[in-house]
Amino acid sequence: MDQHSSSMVRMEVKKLLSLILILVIMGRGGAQLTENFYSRSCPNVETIVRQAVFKKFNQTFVTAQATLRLFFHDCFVLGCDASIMIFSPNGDAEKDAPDNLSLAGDGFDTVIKAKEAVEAQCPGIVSCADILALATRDVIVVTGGPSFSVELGRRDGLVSKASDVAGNLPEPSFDLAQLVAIFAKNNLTQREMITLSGAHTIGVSHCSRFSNRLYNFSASDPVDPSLNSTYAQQLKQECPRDVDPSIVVPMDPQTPVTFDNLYYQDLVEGKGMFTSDEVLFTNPSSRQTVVDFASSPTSFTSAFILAIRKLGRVGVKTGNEGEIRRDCSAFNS
Ligand code: HEM
Ligand SMILES: *[C@@H]1O[C@H](CO)[C@@H](O)[C@H](O)[C@H]1NC(C)=O
Ligand SMILES: *[C@@H]1O[C@H](CO)[C@@H](O)[C@H](O)[C@H]1NC(C)=O
Ligand SMILES: *[C@@H]1O[C@H](CO)[C@@H](O)[C@H](O)[C@H]1NC(C)=O
Ligand SMILES: *[C@@H]1O[C@H](CO)[C@@H](O)[C@H](O)[C@H]1NC(C)=O
Ligand SMILES: CC(=O)N[C@H]1CO[C@H](CO)[C@@H](O)[C@@H]1O
Repeated sequence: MDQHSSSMVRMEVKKLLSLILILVIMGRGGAQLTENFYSRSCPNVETIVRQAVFKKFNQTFVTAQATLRLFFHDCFVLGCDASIMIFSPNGDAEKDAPDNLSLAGDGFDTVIKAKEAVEAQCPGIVSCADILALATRDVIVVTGGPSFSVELGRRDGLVSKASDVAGNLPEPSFDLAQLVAIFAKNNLTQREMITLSGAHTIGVSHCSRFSNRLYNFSASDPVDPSLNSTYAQQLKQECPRDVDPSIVVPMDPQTPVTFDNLYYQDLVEGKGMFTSDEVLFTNPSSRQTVVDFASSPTSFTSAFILAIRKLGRVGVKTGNEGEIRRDCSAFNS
C-alpha cells in the first residue's frame, strides 16, 4: 500500500470511528437537537407547519395563546415530548390532569392539523414534539413577537399520565422561591423564569385563578395590596363574585393580542394578573430584570429567544428513544 492510500484508509477509519461514536451517543439518548435535523428527510417541514398554523390562526386568534401554553405544559411534565397530546378514553392522560383542563382545545387542534399536513409529504418522519415546538415559534411570530430558529430532533414520549402532572406545573399563587424552584427542576434559571413569564403578554385567564386577590385576600386586606387599585376595580367588574366560571380576562390589559414587553410594564404598575406575575416586581431580587424588560423591548426579545429555545430542550428524547407518532393523539401501538 502506498502512502497516499494508507492515509486514505486512516481517514476512512477515523470517519467510521466518529460515526460509531455518534451512533453510540444517540443510542444512549444523548444526541443534541439540531436546527437542520429534517433538512434531508423532510426539507419543507417548517413551511408546511407554518402554513397550517397561519391557516388555523386566521380562523381563530386563540390558536396563539393556546399553542404557546400547550408547549410550556408539555415541556414541564416529562419533557418536551408531546405527551400532553395523548387522548385517553379513560380520562387519565396528562391532558386530563386538573392543571391542564383549562388548556384551550385550539392548541391541540393546531398540532393535529400541522401533523396531518406534514404526514401528507413526509410520512413517519417528523415528531409531534417537534411540530409543537415549530408551531410555538410560529404563533409567537404571528402575534408580533420575534422569530428565531427552532432546534429539532425530539422524539415523542411513550408515557402520558394525569398523575405525573401534580407538582410539576407552577400555580398562580406561587411566590418567588416556589417559582424559582419549579423552574430550576427544569434547568431554567430565575432570569429565564422571569423571561418566560413574559408569555403572559398574550392570552387570558379564568376569573377563578386570581379572584382570591380581589375578594378575600387576607384578614386585614380583602384586596391584594400589591394590585393597582384602579386595575383591581376593573377586575372586580369583569369578575364579580358569582361570575360564570367560563368568563376569561386578558392577562396583559394594555396589549392583550400582541406579543411584546408590555407585560413587564403592567407589573411595574401593579397590573400583574396572578400573584406569580406581580411577585416578579414586588420581590427585590427579581425586580431589576422586570424593570429592564419593561423599558427595553430588545433586551426582553433577545432573552426570550434564548429562554424558549432552552425550554425546548427540557427532558427531550432523542436518538432511538420514544417514537415518531403517526397520530399525535395516540401512541403508535
Ligand atoms: C411562571 C409561572 C406560571 C404560572 C403560575 C402560570 C399560570 C397560568 C394560569 C393560571 C393561566 C390561566 C389559565 C386559565 O385560567 O385558563 C395561564 C395562562 C397562560 N399561560 Fe401561564 N403560567 C406560568 C408560566 C407560563 C409560561 C412559562 C408560559 C409559556 C412560555 C405560559 C403561557 C401561558 C399562556 C399563553 C396562557 C394563556 C392561555 C390562553 O389564553 O388560553 N405561562 N398561566
Ligand atoms: C390569512 O388571512 C389573510 C387575510 O386576512 C390572508 O391574506 C392570508 O393569505 C391568510 N393566510 C392563510 C395561510 O390562510
Ligand atoms: C375568606 O377566607 C377565610 C380564610 O382565609 C375563610 O375562612 C372565609 O370563609 C373566606 N370568606 C369568603 C367569603 O370566601
Ligand atoms: C395604576 O393604574 C393607573 C391607571 O391605569 C395608573 O395611572 C397608575 O400609575 C397606576 N398606579 C401605580 C401605583 O402604578
Ligand atoms: C438538566 O441538565 C442536566 C445536566 O445537563 C441533565 O442531566 C438533566 O437531564 C436536565 N434536566 C432536564 C429536566 O432537562
Ligand atoms: C389547577 C386548575 O386549573 N384546576 C382546575 C382545572 O379545571 C377543572 C375543571 O374545569 C377545575 O375544577 C379545577 O379547579
